[in-house]
Amino acid sequence: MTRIDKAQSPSGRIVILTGAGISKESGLETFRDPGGIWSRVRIEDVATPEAFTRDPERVHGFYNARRQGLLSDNVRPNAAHLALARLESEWPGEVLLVTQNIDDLHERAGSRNLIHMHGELLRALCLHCRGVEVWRDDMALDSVCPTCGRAGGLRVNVVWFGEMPFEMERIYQALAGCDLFISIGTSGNVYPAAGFVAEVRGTGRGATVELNLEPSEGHSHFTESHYGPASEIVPIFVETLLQERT
Ligand code: BV8
Repeated sequence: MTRIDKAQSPSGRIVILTGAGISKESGLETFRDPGGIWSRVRIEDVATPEAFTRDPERVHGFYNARRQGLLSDNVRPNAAHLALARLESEWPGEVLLVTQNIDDLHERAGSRNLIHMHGELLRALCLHCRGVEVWRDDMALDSVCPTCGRAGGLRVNVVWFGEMPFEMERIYQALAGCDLFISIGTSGNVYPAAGFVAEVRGTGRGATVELNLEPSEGHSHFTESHYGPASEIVPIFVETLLQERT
């Protein structure tokens, strides 16, 4: 198990990266597992600015279906989401949670110090006024912006391929100063997120831990790894970390 060098920083700053795997047991699909989202639909058709320009109705339909799935009654945070919220509340140092996920399960579990680097499924961006608002309904070409009242300019507020992820400066600052980097439920295929572990290794200071169902693309960069379903291994890891602290 990871030990944070107490002499160096009694509390330790933790940065956590999560991906679609942490939400799998909550009933949301991953992307690259067998039968995952990208096995049924092409990134180029639904998750790029060019796709939205070419066929906005198809892109709206793709995200409307995922939004309806996320808002269904049987989708709720699982024990892994809850364990990360517990870590944030009980750990004496800073815990920053950076998620690639566009669902709101971390918030619903109680996490607060959270960055959605790939945006949020439940928010809309207006291309007319640049306003960002909560959006829980289906979105269509004639949907009206709640901020400026104009129609025809709304898109889901997520980061498509070829677009710059959000809050990268804040993320890189946190990676440069962290004592522990934990990567959970991500295949390590998508950049720049997939490069975070190498950033931490490059500082020569932070321990790096992978908690995943199976080794990711970047598994060799991690100083420690535990494999299994997130709802099982994440609560155990958090409990051990909190026990070691005392
Ligand atoms: C950008 C939002 C530049 C939309 C997403 C090198 C450097 C920089 C960029 C690139 C580069 N090389 C290539 C690129 C371009 C590209 C990229 O990385 N392409 C890949 C395919 C090669 N990157 C970009 O375009 C990024 N932008 O670089 O901009 C720039 C510079 C200047 C100015 C402007 C721009 C933007 C990338 C963001 C794209 N948007 N999502 C949406 O969700 O629809 S990415 C998408 O992939 C999701 O966010 C998803 O979270 C993310 C990563 O996938 P994972 O979360 O890892 O999910 P996956 O299914 O792959 O894996 C699941 C894992 O969970 C598996 O390992 C599995 O084993 C595990 N698992 C399963 N069940 C469980 C489990 N683990 C635990 N328990 C379980 N029960």
